Amino acid sequence: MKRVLIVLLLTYFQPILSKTDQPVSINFRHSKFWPVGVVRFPNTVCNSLEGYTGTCYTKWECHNLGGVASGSCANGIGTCCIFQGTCGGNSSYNNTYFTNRGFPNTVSNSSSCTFTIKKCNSDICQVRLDFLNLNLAQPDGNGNCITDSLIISGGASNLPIICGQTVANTDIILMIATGALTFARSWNIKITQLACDCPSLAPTGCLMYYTALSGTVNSFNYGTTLSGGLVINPMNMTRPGTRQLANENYGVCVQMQPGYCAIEWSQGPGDTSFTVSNDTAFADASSVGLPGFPVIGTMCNTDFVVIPNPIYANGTTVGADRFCGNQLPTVISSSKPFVLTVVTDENDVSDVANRGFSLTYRQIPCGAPNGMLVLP
Ligand SMILES: [Ca+2]
Ligand SMILES: [Ca+2]
Repeated sequence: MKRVLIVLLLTYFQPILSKTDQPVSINFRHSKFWPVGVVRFPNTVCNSLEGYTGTCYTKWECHNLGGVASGSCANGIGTCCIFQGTCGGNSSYNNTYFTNRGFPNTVSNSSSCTFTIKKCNSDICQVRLDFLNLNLAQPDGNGNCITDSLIISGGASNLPIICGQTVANTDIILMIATGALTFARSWNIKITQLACDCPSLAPTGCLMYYTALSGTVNSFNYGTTLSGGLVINPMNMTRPGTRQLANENYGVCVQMQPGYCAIEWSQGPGDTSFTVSNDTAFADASSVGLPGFPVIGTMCNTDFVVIPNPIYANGTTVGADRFCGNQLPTVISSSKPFVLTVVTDENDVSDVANRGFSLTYRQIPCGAPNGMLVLP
C-alpha cells in the first residue's frame, strides 16, 4: 500500500490515538445559544441513550446540523445530538463518529473511503481518535498493511499506517483503503477535538496517551492468534508471519499524576504478551515469555520498545533502555515525562510469529517504601 501524503496546513494539529474510552471534557469558548427570547443553554458535552458522546442542542438545531437526537440534556430542554459520518463525508463538530457504511453491519468490498475532520473552532490543537471498533484485514507476514490500511494524514506528526484489529495542524484526513480480499470489515472511530487549553492535551510526540494510574497498553493489532500471513526468511524457509505492524516509531505517554514519581512497566498475562522480535514459534509454550528470552540493549536493532533509565524491580540498574525478544522483564523508570517508545523496522524476515505486546503500567507513589524508586 502506497502511503498517501497530504500537505500539512496547520502545524500544531496533532492527532492522538488511544484505545481507552475515557470521557474528555471540552471547553467551548464560543458556545451557541438559543435566539433571544427563548430559553438559553450552553452546548455542553452530553451522553446519548446509547452511550455515545454528543453535544447538547435543541431538537431543531440538531436536525438542521445533520445530527441524530438521542436522550435529553439541559434539564430536559435540549437533546443530546450525535454526529456520525461515513465515507466521503466530513465533520467540523466535536465528538463525531466515523463509521463504515451500514455500521454495525460489515462491508466486504474493495474501496477507498475518506473522511475529513475540520476544526470545530480556531482554538483546537489536537484530535483524539478512539478506536471503538476497527476490524480490517490482517497485515502480510512481514507486518505490512498490503490489503487494508488506515492512513491518517494532515497532522503535525508522522503517523503509522494501521491495519488489522484495534479495539480502543489542519483538516485531519482519515482514509481507509480496503483490498480485494473478501473480509468482514467494520469500523467506528470516535473523533474528539481538544482545545489548546484542554488539560488532557497529550505532550508532543505522544501517539497514545493514557491518564489513569494504571492500565494496559497494546500495540496496534495485538492479538494472541497468528496473523495467517507467512514470511520467507533469509534461508528461503517459509515461516509463520507476524501480527506486529511494520514501520512504526511512536511514543506511548502516561500522564504523571500528582504524588506519583515513577512508572512500572510489566508484561501482561499470556505467553505472547511481549513477542516483538526473534522466533516466537520456536520456543514452546512453556518457555515463551519466561526467563531466558529477554533481550536488551544493542542486541535490539530491528523491533523493540524503549523505556528510559530503567531499573529492575529489585532496584538494580538495567544499564540499557531497549527491550526486545520474547520477554519483557518488569522495570521501573523515573524519567519524566512517562514515555515508552515503540520502534519496528520494515519487515519481519528474521522474526517468526511475533504478536506485538500487551503491557501493564502502574504509577508508583513518590517516596515509595522500598526507597529505590526515586532516581535523579
Ligand atoms: Ca518483529
Ligand atoms: Ca521487524
